[in-house]
Amino acid sequence: MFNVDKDSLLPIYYQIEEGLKSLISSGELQPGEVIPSERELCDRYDVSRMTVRQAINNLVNEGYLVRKRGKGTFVGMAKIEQGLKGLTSFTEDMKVRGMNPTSILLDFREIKATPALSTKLNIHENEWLIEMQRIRLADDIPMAYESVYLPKELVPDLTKEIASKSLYDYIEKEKKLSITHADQTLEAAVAKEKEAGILQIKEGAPVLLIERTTYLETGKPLEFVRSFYRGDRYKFKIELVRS
Ligand code: 16G
Repeated sequence: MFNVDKDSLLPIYYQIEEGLKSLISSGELQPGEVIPSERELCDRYDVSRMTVRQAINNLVNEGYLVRKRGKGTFVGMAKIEQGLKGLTSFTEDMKVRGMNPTSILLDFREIKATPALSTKLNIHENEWLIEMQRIRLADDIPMAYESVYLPKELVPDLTKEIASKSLYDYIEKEKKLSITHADQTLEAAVAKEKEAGILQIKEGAPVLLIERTTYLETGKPLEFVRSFYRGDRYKFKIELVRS
């Protein structure tokens, strides 16, 4: 276990929080393992129930711990660490981690480009687009919810069946188009009712909103994608070089 120093200037709840985090990062507490009960922690550190609860609540909110009603509090799954440099697909990202990527296609239809989408995709307003909404799952756990918009002209034969599999595979292997670069933004957001239901998280839980415009070798935008990634399952990593 860890130590709590009552003479320290650091609040006790914070010390318990950091202590539990260190047990998780050292592997002493494994993902899916139950943590000691509130009562045990109170007794062991001779602190109030409120103090312990505050530490645990913070860790639950940050995704380190998960509460299961009537069963106790468990260590959450380790977050997926996603590099931000390579232009990869969801399928590739999950496969390199030994996870099984699948998709649930929630919507697939043709729409006319709105002014906002025509700007993102550098096409005329009212040009036909294919819109698809997909839940992306890894080992059957929902990770992200994507809304993808593609100029129909580039993928006139795209079907629901293809949309349920890897889009990048289809573009590169079937259509023989070369995907070269993308612009991407990443920002903090909270799950609204719709996203929370789809991602199986609580309304108000933190999510990462990612928008990507991906380009072909020709310079034409292939897709504009708006996606919500679960904040409790993802962290993004980038190397910084000081020039
Ligand atoms: C990723 C991309 C998305 C792309 C998809 C293709 C982000 C934020 N988004 O989810 O733009 O459409 O991969 O994946 O990374 P697929 O080839 O597995 O269908």
